[in-house]
Amino acid sequence: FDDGYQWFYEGRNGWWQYDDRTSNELEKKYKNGDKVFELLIAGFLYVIDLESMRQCRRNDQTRRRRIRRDMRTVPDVKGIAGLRFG
Ligand code: V3L
Repeated sequence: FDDGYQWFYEGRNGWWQYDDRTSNELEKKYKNGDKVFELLIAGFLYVIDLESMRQCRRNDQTRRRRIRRDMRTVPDVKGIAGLRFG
């Protein structure tokens, strides 16, 4: 699963990398052509929509973030799953 791509979710002024397990799951679904599905992330169920490229809390539509698939090395990444780099 290391073809140079990673998955990111939106933070306040930059992007967070998904944890490895979730990132692998996203990549698998993406390659399988899945569009909308649910994932358990950090104890919460999120709906992932790969057409609009968003994640959203299943029980709270207001908790919505953009997501992105990009090369591993992008400049505006803050850290992984809430853990800051540096
Ligand atoms: N993976 C891990 N934690 C997540 C994810 C995810 N895919 N989605 C949401 N959370 P919400 P700044 C983020 C966390 O969307 O300063 C960052 O990881 C989310 O964490 O309402 O704004 C940082 O830890 C938030 O704490 O469901 O860039 C933190 O925000 C919580 O779930 C601050 O980042 C609620 O998010």
